[in-house]
Amino acid sequence: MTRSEAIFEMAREVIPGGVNSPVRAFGSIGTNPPFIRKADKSRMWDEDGKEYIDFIGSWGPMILGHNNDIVREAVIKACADGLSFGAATALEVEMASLITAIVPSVEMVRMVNSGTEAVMSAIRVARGFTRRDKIIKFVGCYHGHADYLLVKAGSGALTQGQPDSLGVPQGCTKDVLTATYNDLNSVEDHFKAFPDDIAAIIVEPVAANMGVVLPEKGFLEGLRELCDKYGALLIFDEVITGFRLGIDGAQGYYGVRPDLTTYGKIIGAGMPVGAYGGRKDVMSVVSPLGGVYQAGTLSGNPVAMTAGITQLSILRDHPSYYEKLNQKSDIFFTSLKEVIKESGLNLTLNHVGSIGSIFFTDQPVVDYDSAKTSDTAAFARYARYMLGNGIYLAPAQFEAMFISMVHTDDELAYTLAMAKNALASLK
Ligand code: KE4
Repeated sequence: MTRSEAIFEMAREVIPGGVNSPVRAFGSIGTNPPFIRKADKSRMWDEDGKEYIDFIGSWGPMILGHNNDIVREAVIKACADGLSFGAATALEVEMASLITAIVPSVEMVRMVNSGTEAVMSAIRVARGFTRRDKIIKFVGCYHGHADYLLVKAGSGALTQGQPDSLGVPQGCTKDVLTATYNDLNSVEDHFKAFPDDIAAIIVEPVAANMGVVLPEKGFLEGLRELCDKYGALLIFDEVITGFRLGIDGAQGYYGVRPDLTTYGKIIGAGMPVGAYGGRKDVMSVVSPLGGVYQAGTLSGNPVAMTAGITQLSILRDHPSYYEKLNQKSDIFFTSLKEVIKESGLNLTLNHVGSIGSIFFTDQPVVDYDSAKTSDTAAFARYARYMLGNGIYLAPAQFEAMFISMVHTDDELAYTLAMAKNALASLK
């Protein structure tokens, strides 16, 4: 028995499923999870000393690679000044000023501790500002685990086969309308049925929780137009795409301006940080300024703020990092497409910037239904092969692969070679 297996056995005694987040259990690829002991740059090591090239990067935050020297030193220094005060600090103002200076649509921002909290809060603000109750979300999109958002959700909810979770009373979800990603008619139908009742549309501007699914031309623009036509707010959930596709995320990449944006992941550099922000008039409804209550003991925590400020400052001050990352990633994914073609397997690869997903289906993947045509057993075999050869991929078909700024050309070349062998082993 390996150390990871022994620890997993103990873990299952004291933690549900042995993990603190379902996808980490590796259940959907039919193997036990390596228990990770340390990470550095693009590598991770498990409890048995096995080394991996990491393409999860903590599900997005590690765009600069693990253990970035500047971020680490700043965090260590910040710890010496105290871990938490539960009081206002200048660091929070610096973080808010940084985000509002970088993202034009974010005129005011509130820090929270996770992407889930950011989305929960943004939706409450949208409902409070518009005095409307209904929201539109897209089937297969994942926005965290707030009760009313676990409706045909993506990511782990989809992987675990629970697009709707137990424990969520019908009353919680009666105001949640679901639409089909990339299908504007399915959105307009809801507005026609409830012209004055819809507070907001919430969308992943690039869906990354049914695997990576790109917005088709005109889709995001169409959502903007529908919100303007019916007086609803457009919320971009940029927990994954924010500061990933470019310094101004998907809204900068696609040129569509939301009313509210939610963040997580990269803005914390691996520390528990989330944020929501947008139009000043909309954010002015947030307590203590307005009547929408939202609070959090560790919101704006000084150590977490230091991590986020340091990482975001590096990204802001080095625009060439994104050019290199997106160019390197484009070359990688284009080469991976070639590897797939040469394998003779008819698979679909979606990618944008430094995120992408291979779908084990011969259909184009443009929404939840087409993503679900994927052969998840074949994906599992592929992922297990890669893991066995030191490539640490998301252990689920409906997740993304994340390339960081420190993955080397040699590592990417090795990954392509292993992908070629993995696909050959499936035939
Ligand atoms: P957190 O509460 O996990 O910080 O963020 C929730 C969330 C919100 N919005 C989007 C677009 C997200 O992708 C997420 C979380 N992403 C998943 C990965 N697919 C987190 C991994 C996990 O659940 O363990």
